[in-house]
Amino acid sequence: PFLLNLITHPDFLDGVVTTRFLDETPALFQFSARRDRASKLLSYIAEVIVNGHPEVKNRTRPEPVADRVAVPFQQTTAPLPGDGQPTGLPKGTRDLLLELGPEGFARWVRGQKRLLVTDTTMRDAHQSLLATRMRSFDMLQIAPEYARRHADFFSLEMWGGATFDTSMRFLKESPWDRLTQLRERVPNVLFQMLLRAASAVGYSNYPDNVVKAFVKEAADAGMDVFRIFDACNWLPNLRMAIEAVRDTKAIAEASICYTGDILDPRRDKYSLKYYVDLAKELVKGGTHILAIKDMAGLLKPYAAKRLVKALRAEVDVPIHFHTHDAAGGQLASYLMAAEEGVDIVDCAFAPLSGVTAQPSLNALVEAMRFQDRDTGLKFDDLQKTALYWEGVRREYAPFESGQLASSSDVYLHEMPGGQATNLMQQANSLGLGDRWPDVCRTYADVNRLFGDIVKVTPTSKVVGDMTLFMLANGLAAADVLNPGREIAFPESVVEFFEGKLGQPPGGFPADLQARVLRGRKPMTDRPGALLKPADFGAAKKLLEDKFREAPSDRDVVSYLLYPKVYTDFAESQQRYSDLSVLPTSVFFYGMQKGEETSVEIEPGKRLIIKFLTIGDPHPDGKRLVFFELNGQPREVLVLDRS
Ligand code: BTN
Ligand code: 3PY
Ligand code: ZN
Repeated sequence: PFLLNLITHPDFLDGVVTTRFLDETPALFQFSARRDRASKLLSYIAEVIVNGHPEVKNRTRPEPVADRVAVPFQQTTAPLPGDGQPTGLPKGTRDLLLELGPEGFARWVRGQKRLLVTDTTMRDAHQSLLATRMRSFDMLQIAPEYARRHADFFSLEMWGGATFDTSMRFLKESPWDRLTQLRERVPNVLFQMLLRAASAVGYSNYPDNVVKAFVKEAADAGMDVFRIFDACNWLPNLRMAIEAVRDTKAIAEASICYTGDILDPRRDKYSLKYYVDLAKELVKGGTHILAIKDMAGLLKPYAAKRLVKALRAEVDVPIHFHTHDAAGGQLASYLMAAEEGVDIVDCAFAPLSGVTAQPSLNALVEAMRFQDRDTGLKFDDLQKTALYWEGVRREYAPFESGQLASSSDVYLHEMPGGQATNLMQQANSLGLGDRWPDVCRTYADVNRLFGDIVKVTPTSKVVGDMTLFMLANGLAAADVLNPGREIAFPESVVEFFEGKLGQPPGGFPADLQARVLRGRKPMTDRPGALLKPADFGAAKKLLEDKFREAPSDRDVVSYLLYPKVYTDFAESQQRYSDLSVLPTSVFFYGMQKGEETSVEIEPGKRLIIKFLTIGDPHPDGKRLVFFELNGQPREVLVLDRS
């Protein structure tokens, strides 16, 4: 194509060809878009074949899953429900929301006798078990089956939390595309996401206009339910986020984050009254649904019974209970909560459930069968989908944490499910791998030093950072408080005590705060209101100049949330095109000699790629990688860095 472009160029025909001409004539390199995409994908695959994928370096390739269920997707041309046209799919909760609006829909939920179920497999389950590495490819394959078989789920949690960051950072795929492509395939069931209030889907508070723009774009792209939480349970931040969601047509589901133990008389900071008062404020603030967010898995069965009973007596909005099965007993908490009138519970399909993830959906459904609040979900339908997820999990073996069973450690450290396995990896990389019991104890010490705080992203990360800092430097709690000792606190700890994540219940411990801030004054107002509003026009211009292409509003929001992660991702996209179309084994492991794969680059357009062989290194270290693309020979030159 280059030669063809060259010999047909008018200047070439006029005989004015110099090397500068090659450099300054971009038209020569504008090949047909599809051929260009194929070349880019081949160069990615060749790169992984020769040099490996950095994320799975030195890990064994999992055995291919022979009987992996592949579900062909037919692009639906039917308009989305709400446009007054049938899709041929069973009516689901999303059809109801579009019909009734958020308030009417919430009343419908309250009127249901059956216990409703959210499936977290596509978000929290893989965040908690597989380091948030699940790719869109594996979600999109099964999505049409959700629309057909699982239209009676309450919602699919499939976005938000850590997924926004990791999809760009590690998987080099667009979170926005994941949302819109899933939406096309599942037009009838509610989509749900996790929103970290003023921290949106990031690790620190953003200016209000960034959070609002993010929520608006997400709702426009098809998000229906925003589960909002604040890492300090701080009402000013929660109210701002509830308002941002209420400005759209979506459902606001504000959370009380649960920590401590309401049954333990010695832990009176987070009492039953504390949670009930907070819940009432959230309802006053306009939340359509109330979530109990038990991010670590601390809300034990009899405490759940008591909490749900008290909340049910005081608030009239639906109550949605989320937990992690860290210690192994949380299915019992769901049953107790169901008896006291909880409306919705969060589960994951059995193969991605338990331990640091949610209780098993399949087990919950059977536990409720033939009871008053039977979910009505069909055994066989659930089995088929479970089988699919079992195959998917095997492909992500390199990202398994190594934690084989549930553990009552959680009652000691109170780490959120997504963090426990993460912190284990971080501890390993600092050479503290054999000191996990010390990590747990120190984490608990840090929590006490910080005044017994709510630990969930991003405050959990602050506690985790301080924990590793103390262990790496041989510091005990007493050393941290010792005025005679000079300590360079980690950056995230300083920012926390500056008030940049908001205000914890009961305030900061004054002594430690003064020590960390060295006399500087902390902020007590809402950070998002004080931060300089983001300049969307300037961000847009910057991206346009850098990538010589007009960015979408969604790209601009991604950039404002994660400047470096987004630009690295956009560079990958320019170089390799959209990598989410590659099967997961090809994405992480490349291909074996003689292997053939079929890649659907857009609906109906397939590339058949066969990897033939690799040539010997040239003197400059480069090697030719030989393929067949749709039957035609193709080769790619790659620098061997191994
Ligand atoms: C949590 O910590 O609240 C749960 C999930 C979020 C984990 C992310 S992953 C990177 C970062 N490091 C941590 O220790 N937590 C966050
Ligand atoms: C997140 O913020 O990603 C969480 O899952 C918190 O529990
Ligand atoms: Zn969770």
